[in-house]
Amino acid sequence: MFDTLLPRPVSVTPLPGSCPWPSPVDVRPADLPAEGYRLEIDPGGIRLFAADAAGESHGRQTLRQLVGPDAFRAASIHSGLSVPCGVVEDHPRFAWRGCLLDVARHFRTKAEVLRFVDLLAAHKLNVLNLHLTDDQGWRFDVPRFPRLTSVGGWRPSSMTGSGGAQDGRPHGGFYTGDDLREIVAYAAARAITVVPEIDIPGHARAALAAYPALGTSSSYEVWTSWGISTSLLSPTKSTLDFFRAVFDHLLEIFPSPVIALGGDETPGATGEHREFVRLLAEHLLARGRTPMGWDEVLDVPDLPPMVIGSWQNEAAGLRAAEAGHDVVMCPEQHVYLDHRQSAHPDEPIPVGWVHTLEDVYAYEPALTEPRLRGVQAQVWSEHLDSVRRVDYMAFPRLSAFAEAAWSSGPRDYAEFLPRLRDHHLPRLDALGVEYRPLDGPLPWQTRPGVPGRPR
Ligand code: TNX
Repeated sequence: MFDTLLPRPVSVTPLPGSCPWPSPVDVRPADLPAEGYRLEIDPGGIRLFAADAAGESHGRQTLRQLVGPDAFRAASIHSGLSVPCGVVEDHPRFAWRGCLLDVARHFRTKAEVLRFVDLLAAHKLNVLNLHLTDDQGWRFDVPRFPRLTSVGGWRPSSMTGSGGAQDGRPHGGFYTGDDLREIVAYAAARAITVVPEIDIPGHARAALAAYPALGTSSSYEVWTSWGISTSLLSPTKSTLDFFRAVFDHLLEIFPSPVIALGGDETPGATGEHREFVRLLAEHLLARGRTPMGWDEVLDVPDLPPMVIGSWQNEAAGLRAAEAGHDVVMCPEQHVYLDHRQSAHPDEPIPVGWVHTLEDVYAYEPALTEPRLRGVQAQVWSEHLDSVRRVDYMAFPRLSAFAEAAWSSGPRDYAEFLPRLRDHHLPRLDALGVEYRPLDGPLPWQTRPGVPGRPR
């Protein structure tokens, strides 16, 4: 039973016998590494020693796996369950075990985000990087600037796949402050920090559509295409004041010590745009938060210490560390879960490189601590117009990623694969996750004829 656990714990000592389930769990504080726990199960009871609230949460997740797939259903349907006796000692390899969810390209309902939080927690992932704004949508209600959501939260159409055709289907949505507070609290109760992201000065066409004065043109539309837009915020004093107010409102809702400001893909950016990024980074620092940006911000002169999301390649993360920044490794060559899962022609909307389950499992960041905070997988949603499509792209690759993020020591795919197939996929089934079957998409998961942009 202990060899079914995913992510694999630091050490396990199976003992004879079992303990009936449910049984009370005796939780005690203990001097263990951050987020660590020790689970002691004997026939008479269960003791959970925890370093902190996160350790307790992770210990309970391990216990749930030991009960079996039934423990992942929304209600218990069987009696006579038990857990095997033994001791599990465990703590994470990396402090930052993240997943980005892009709710800007396609809105995810609050219920869908809460469910995603549950799935992260089940994998002992601890950061939800919530990508709230982009060219194609603004999802964060700011009462002072109502057009951000009334205009920026909606668009009339999207590209069909990556081809030239439009689907002509209006969609959108946004979260109120209270929706987001609820998501934050729900995540916190599961040892997950929500790191919000407002993308500036590019990827901001939804904001420009709402308030064209933030840009240089008299009118903009929330973008109905994918790609890299050349529309940037104009780096004026009034745009800066506007975004200082937007970020101040963000800080009221998100207690995260790290706040993301984007900074990626800004074709045509000038020194003034870079200064605009620097001033907003300073604004966050002055309010006691650490700004996070994508690795393009390394071009900004006199950048204060930040967290850099190294997405273009591993080398960017190494450069960031040399420049004195902390780094979250999230390179698109390895951990972009919007990229296709196989080279098979049936793979739906084939985007990016082939990142198989095995590729993701094998991911090793090129940087080490202390500058390396951890690793993050990305679920960009240009092509994920429903939660079912998110399930398909994220799982089971995110399960493999979770083990790379949590477990120290060598990883052997030949050992992992049967553990995933025989023990973890039944947990995902019990949770109702529509993951990609190991041998390829089910017929209704394919998208015949919808063009992608394979690399
Ligand atoms: C690049 S990663 C982007 C995103 C896209 C993604 C698609 C990054 C900082 N920018 O805007 O959604 O590629 O894979």
